[in-house]
Formats: sequence, structure tokens, C-alpha cells
Amino acid sequence: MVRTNGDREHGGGLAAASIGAAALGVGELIAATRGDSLIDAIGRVMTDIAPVPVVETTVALSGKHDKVATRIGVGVGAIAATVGLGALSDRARTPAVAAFGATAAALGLRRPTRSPATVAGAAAAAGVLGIGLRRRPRGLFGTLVWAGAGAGLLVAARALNRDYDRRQHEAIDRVGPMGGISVVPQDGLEDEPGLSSLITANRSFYVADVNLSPPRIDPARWRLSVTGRVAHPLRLSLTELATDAVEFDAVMVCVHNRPGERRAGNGRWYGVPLAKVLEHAVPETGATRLVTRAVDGYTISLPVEPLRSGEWPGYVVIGVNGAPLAPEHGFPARIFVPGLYGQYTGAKWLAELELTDDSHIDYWWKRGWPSEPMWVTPQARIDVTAPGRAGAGTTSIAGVAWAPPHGVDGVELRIDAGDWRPVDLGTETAPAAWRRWRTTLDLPAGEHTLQARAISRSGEVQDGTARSPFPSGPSGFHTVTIKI
Ligand SMILES: Nc1nc2c(c(=O)[nH]1)N[C@H]1C(S)=C(S)[C@@H](COP(=O)(O)O)O[C@H]1N2
Ligand SMILES: [Mo]
Repeated sequence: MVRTNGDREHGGGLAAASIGAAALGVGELIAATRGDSLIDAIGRVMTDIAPVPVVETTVALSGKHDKVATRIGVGVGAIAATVGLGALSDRARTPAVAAFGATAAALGLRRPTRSPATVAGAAAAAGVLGIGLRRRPRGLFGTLVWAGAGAGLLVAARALNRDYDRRQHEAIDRVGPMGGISVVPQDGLEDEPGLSSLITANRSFYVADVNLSPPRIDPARWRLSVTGRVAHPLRLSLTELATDAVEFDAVMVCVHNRPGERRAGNGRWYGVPLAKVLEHAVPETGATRLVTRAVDGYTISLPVEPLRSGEWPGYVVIGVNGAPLAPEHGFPARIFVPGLYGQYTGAKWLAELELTDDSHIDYWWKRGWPSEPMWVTPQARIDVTAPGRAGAGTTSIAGVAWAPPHGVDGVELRIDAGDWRPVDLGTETAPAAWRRWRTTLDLPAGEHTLQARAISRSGEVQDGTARSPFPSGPSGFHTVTIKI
């Protein structure tokens, strides 16, 4: 590495960083003219290539904010890379900047994030980098100008993308209601403050996927293709699907949901039974796998037979809680097989159902996750530990539990590793849905450890061995310490 500018001032790194910010801003603004994002495209590639331990650590550490964390990581990483480029000699830098731009453009050409605007943005960003690093701003003022320009461009890009989001929301609103949630289900535990609601509001529903921003889809032009080894290929519009849709209650659970976490939500869904779709399409012999493919090519596949026979009641979901799906939850359609973890249950932003043989390989299988569909295990969560209404010294304990598809048969609580004692259950709305529970305790003063466990109607008792989600799903008890 040859440094030509021997007199490089102290703030050389900062100056280069400010150029990096400006280049990123230019790239991001050009991508945003079509509602795309260079940062999100790079973030998706990082997610696709990140080693499993990196993905697992990011998910474990970032909770609900893994997307924000990834975005910030990409932005900071890009600026740090610029500092590295800035330290090269002019001669060494030109090919490095070109390689940088080509890599970014290649990212924009990949299927998941393919977009001409992103490619143009990447090229422009590389241009700004090349020119900016050659002419290096002088002094603090120059650095501030570049950094300010970068920040301004990033804000402008964000505003443009928000406008695209707004238009997507308007298009979704025009779709109108999906299902009739007019009758709000009740389970008798409505008067428990702090307890999760029986039906999770759409805005509170956890979001988990490999994209940094949801694909935007025009509902008027969207069609679900049913293709591959079928006698009757289909192309179904949202309106056509809606004519065969039914409502069902079910909990959706992410395989990353450790005991006590909130990567689970209970919805009143609206969807077309997959058995019905398959009946129309008529799978040919040898069609053993149903590949659910999202608009970006992401796939989750399922065995055809249990879906066709109805043994596994899967659905093409087009609505939840009376409304179309939200953009981040897969608008306009997703596949959901109640009882399977989210990672195995089917793709959001559904584009195609392809019937094929067992040679298909899914996104997550390549990353070391098992290829057999994984079933949600019974889990109980403690939501409430509060002074009880039954009088001084009493404590109200309440929460939710699930064991889809069989249903929750019982929830038990133990105090300070004592005996398991049953609690009161709310009415079950459906076996695949979550079930609320509560009890009142009379505890002596001091510190106490509470643990809850769920028991499935199939006889399975929640496993208390603490285990990380990868690769067989999490286990353990939700444990809460309270002071009386
Ligand atoms: N297209 C697509 N579908 C997907 C995923 C994804 O990354 N891409 N993630 C799956 C996972 S891991 C889960 S837990 C659920 C989450 O659905 P939600 O975000 O609506 O809660 O979607 C599933 N469907
Ligand atoms: Mo997930």
C-alpha cells in the first residue's frame, strides 16, 4: 500500500468517511426514485451469505429490531469500507472503486433484489467515491459539506421510499375488507390488565423474514400461479381467491421464539384451503412437493400428500383480522399451515405454487436447518405478575400458551421449583389458536421464581431443557422472578 499524499491531514479517515456518506446518499436516492434501496439490497445479500452463527446471534441480540440493526450495519460497513479505500494510493484505488461499484451493481441484479434503479444507484455511488476520494475535501469545512450532503440525500431517499409505501398502503386499503372480524372473539379473561389480547392486533404482530423492506405488489396485476406437475395450471386473482376463502383462528410462531419472547401472534385468518386449490389444479403422479415461492424467489416447500388429503389444513391466506395482509406480513397472499413454525409454514408475498418432485432444495436447508417440516412445541408465556384483586398479599399471574394444531389441554405453574399446579384456562377459540390462562397466588414475602408450562391435547408436555433455536427449535420454561 503506497501513500502518495505524505501530508495527509489528521482527519483523513473522517474526510473519506464523509465521501462514503455522500456516495451512499447518491446511490440510495437514485434507487429510491423507483422505490428501491441500495442499502436494503446489500442487506439482503449479507443475510443470504452470512454464516448461520452470525444470523442466529443477530436474531438473538436484536429482538424485534433486526432490520434496523442490519440497515445500520450496512451503512456503517459501507462508510468504513470507504475509509479503507481512502487509505489506498490513487493508482490502487481506481480498480478498487470499480470493483466496489461492480459488486454493488451485481447485488442489484440478483433475483431477490433485482432492480435497474439499484444498479444505477450503485454505479453512481462508485463514481462519487472515485471522484471524491481523488479530490479529498480539505479541512473540517469540506468534510462537513460532504457529510451534510450525504445525510441530506439519505433523508430525501427515505422520504421518496415512504411515498412509495404510502401508495402501497392506499392500494391495500382499496382492496377492502377480507373476512368479517365483526364478532370479536372472547374467552372470559377480558378483564385481566396486561394480558396479551386474544387476537393479536396487526400492528403488534411480530415480523420475521430475510428482507429489509417488504416487496411492493400491485394487487390489480398480481396473480397466484399454480404450476409444475399439474393437469390444470391456474392463475388466480385476489378476487377469485376471496370467493373460496374461510376464516380460521391460529397462532403463528417463529422458530426463533425462545420461552417468554414475543415472536408469536394469534390471528383470525382468512384463506383458501390448499386442499381446494390442489383439487382444482390436479397434481400429477410424482408431484410430491409443493414449493411456495415468493416474488423474490425465496421458497419454503411442503409435502403435497398431507395438504391434499387435508390431514394438514394449509391455507392460501389473503387476510387477517378482517383486513388484507399488511405489506410486512406478505400482502397480497401467503401460505400458512397452522402448527408448523413460521420458517416452515410457507412463503409471504406469494407468487407461485409449484408442484414438483423431491429434488427441490429450500432456502433454509442450505443453511443447515432440517428439511423435514418442524412442528411448534407446546409453550407457555407469563405476561402478568401483579398485585392481585383477591386482597392484600395476593398476586395475579396470567399469560398465553399454545400447542398447535392439537390445542392446549392444560397450563401449569410452579413456584420456587415446587410442584406443578394447574391454572385456569380461558375458553378455547380453536385448537390451533393460543389460549389465555390465569391464576391468583398467595405468596409469602420475599423473592419467588415462577415457571409455566403448557400441555398439548396430544399429551406432549413442554420440555424444560433450555435449548437454542438452531437447529431443532427452542425449548425451556419461561422463568420470571418476582418480589413480594
Ligand atoms: N417470503 C418470505 N416468507 C417468509 C419468510 C421470509 O423470509 N420470506 N420468513 C418466514 C418466517 S421465518 C416466519 S417466522 C414467518 C413470519 O411471518 P410474519 O412476519 O408475518 O410474522 O414468515 C415466513 N415466511
Ligand atoms: Mo421465523
